[in-house]
Amino acid sequence: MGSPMATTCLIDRYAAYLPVTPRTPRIALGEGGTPLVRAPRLEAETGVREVWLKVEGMNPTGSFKDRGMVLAVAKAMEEGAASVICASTGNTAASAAAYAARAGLECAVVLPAGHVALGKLAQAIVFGARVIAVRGSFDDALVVVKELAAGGEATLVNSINPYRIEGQKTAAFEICETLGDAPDALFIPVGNAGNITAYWKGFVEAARTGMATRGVRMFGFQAAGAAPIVHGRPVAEPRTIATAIRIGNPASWKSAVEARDASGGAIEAVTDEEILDAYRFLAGCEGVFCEPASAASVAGLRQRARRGALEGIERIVCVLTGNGLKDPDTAKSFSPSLTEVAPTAEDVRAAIRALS
Ligand code: AN7
Repeated sequence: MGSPMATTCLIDRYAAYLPVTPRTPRIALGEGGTPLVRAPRLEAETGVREVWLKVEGMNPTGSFKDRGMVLAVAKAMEEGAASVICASTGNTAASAAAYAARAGLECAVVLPAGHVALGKLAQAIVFGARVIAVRGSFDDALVVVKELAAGGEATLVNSINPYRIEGQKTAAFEICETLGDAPDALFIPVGNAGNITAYWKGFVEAARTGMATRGVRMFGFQAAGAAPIVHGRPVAEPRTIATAIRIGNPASWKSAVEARDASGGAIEAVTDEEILDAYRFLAGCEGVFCEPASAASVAGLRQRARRGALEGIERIVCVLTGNGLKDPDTAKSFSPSLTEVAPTAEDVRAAIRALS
């Protein structure tokens, strides 16, 4: 029996909707149940009646990956696996490392050298994963881990593992429960395209099981320098400040396009400048600190609002996929050196004035 303050178990909460058995271990670190925060300044700017932020950075390792990882690792345990492996731009690695530690499994993470945000790297290290950096992109790392997993060396926990998608679809359920129905539209960043696939699956199931009475238009956003789905071809050398979505050949490409087309949505590009603008707007005007990749959803919303491309859309949820603390270097780049003064009221007052 849990006390009222005990961590709820996402697997238990949605067991009826997930491929679990009584033997699936109920591991939990507090994943899911993240806040849906209203965004009045974005409503004022875009003219949309309701804009909500699904703050997935509140998950235990600071990203949405925890929803899928808890299930992928539980199923790996159930199936008797001894180790898990993934390629990652950082968040999958942090999440896999945490749940593997909890489950007592070995974990190896393969990262693109030089392109993983500091906080994510710190997590993978401290959670005890074997951290390998490859001289190549995320896409190169994914090819390698697929080969190792196919050889039976470890269970693959990237989002091509179907349990990841199953776990992640629970975010769509939570949104329907909190709002009392599905929203008109979901705005979401797209990298490897697992999450847009998961939300679509969740919203379709929500409509089928009575959690929602309506469909949702799915709007996905890639970084302009890493926008293979937008351009209709893989990008050999993806480039963006939003390292989480620096992906040139998404594994779930086809299902992302299906979600887009079946829902009457779109997958579009936002520039790094638009991403960073949205990132600072969210923090400075809404009090919500997300990582740069997450701000792609809001950058897309603002871009569409400027073009007048939100007709008929009155209630929007933007998914903020990861916590801003993941990437301290990007945050700090806006104020590289601090003003240092003597510890007197006079000097501090003058310094504050100088910054206003
Ligand atoms: C904050 O961790 O691909 O489209 O290896 O970390 O489901 O890939 C992360 C992706 C958006 C894109 N926002 O989601 C990884 C990884 C954040 C992310 C995405 C990621 P998908």
